[in-house]
This record gives sequence, C-alpha cells and structure tokens, in this order.
Amino acid sequence: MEDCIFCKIIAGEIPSTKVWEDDNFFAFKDINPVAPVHVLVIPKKHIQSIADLTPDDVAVAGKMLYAIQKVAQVMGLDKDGFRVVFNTGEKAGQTVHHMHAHILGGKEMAWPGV
Ligand code: D5M
Repeated sequence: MEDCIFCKIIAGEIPSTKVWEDDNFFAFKDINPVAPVHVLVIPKKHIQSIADLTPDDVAVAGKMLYAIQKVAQVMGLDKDGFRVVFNTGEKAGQTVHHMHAHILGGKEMAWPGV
C-alpha cells in the first residue's frame, strides 16, 4: 500500500534489520527497542490492524502465530519466554497502521503492564 512504511520495508524501499522472512511474513528489529530483544512481525499483505481483519484474512492471521513462534526461535527466546503485543487502534497506541506483532524478550517482565 502506498505511503505505508511497513509496506516500504517489505519492498526494500526503507532499510530495516531483517531477522526472518517467509512467503507471507517479514520480521525485523524495532527501531525504538523497549526490551533487549524487540522484533516486529508483519504480514506481507497490507492489513491495517486486528480490528480490520476480514474472513479472507483468517488463514494469514493463523499463520502469523506460527511465524511468531519461528521468529522467537531465531531470536533465542523460545526457552526463556517472550511477550507478544498487538497494539490495535489509537487508544492502544498503534502508530503504524499495518498490523504488526511486537515480540519482546531478553528480560524479566512484570504483568499486568497496562
Ligand atoms: O508500533 C510501531 C513500532 O514500529 C514502533 O515500536 C516503532 C517501530 N518502527 C517505526 N518505524 C520503523 C522502522 N523504519 N524500522 C523499524 N521499526 C520501526 P505501534 O504498535 O504502532 O506503536
């Protein structure tokens, strides 16, 4: 999608630190990390947010969880644990309107964290 920074990252038009990719997803380091490991996983299809999913997106949404598992393994987080965050909409603090999962790890985390 035009003017979407994450679509431009997928297309290689904006540089990123890629950590993993397959046919449907792209994962790269967050530019403003809030944990020792902070990676974003995005679908290559432009979907604005969880709130915008349609029935046609159900397969990609399910595959995204499995992609998150793969990225957590690549980043060495699968043994100690990791947190997955989908900020969805303005009040949740979503600033980039291309659905993305934050994978956070490499430290002890408190809960609840809202
Ligand atoms: O999170 C959007 C996240 O996207 C935020 O943590 C910064 C990150 N971001 C924005 N631009 C870039 C680029 N160019 N590279 C890497 N990371 C980036 P949200 O959940 O929407 O608040």
